[in-house]
Amino acid sequence: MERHEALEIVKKQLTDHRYQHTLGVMETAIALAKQYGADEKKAELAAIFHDYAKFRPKEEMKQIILEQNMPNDLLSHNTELWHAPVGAYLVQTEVGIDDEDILNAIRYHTSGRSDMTLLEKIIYIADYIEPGRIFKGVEEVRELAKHDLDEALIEALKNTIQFLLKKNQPIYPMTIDTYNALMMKKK
Ligand code: DGI
Ligand code: FE
Ligand code: FE
Ligand code: FE
Repeated sequence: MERHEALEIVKKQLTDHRYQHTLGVMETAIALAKQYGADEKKAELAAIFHDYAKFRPKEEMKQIILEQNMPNDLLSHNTELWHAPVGAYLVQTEVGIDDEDILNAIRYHTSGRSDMTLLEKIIYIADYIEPGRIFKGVEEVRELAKHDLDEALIEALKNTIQFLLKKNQPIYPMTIDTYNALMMKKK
């Protein structure tokens, strides 16, 4: 699928602000794919569609999680986590993208998972550091991403977990798994 076609499809699903974010993720993901030797076309499409389900009604997402036998611990956690696995499902069924690498990059872009592929890491990081992101700690992750994707990922996960702890929010187990897997690999 060509970029303009993909963008046209996703634009209808998003607010203007979220579409601008998506363009930033796309540019960042392509640059990271170039730098780290991932498939640039897959990075482009995964980035374009990563937030496809962001604005679906909660009830629709909940139904898809149940019907498609997605991990049902999702339902007891923050609804913000839902758009990633539901997005992978909808991008396959509504948009017709069947590439598992692309679908997994969408599926795991919020929580990550242990043993992430290069493409999954790129989409996770690009989502975090795209030029429109301005939160505390983003500059450190941008700098790390220039040299070491795993170090950037660890820093982003630490920030996310700390942010959730401060807000007294539960941490989704897969987010912890992602962090643990990277830390254990380091040693
Ligand atoms: O969709 P985006 O805003 O571009 O970014 P995202 O999909 O990475 O994250 C969406 C939200 O999910 C963000 O506000 C933080 C939240 N989140 C990420 N990991 C966890 C989480 N929330 C909980 N409760 N637990 C997590 O492990
Ligand atoms: Fe997202
Ligand atoms: Fe995003
Ligand atoms: Fe540097």
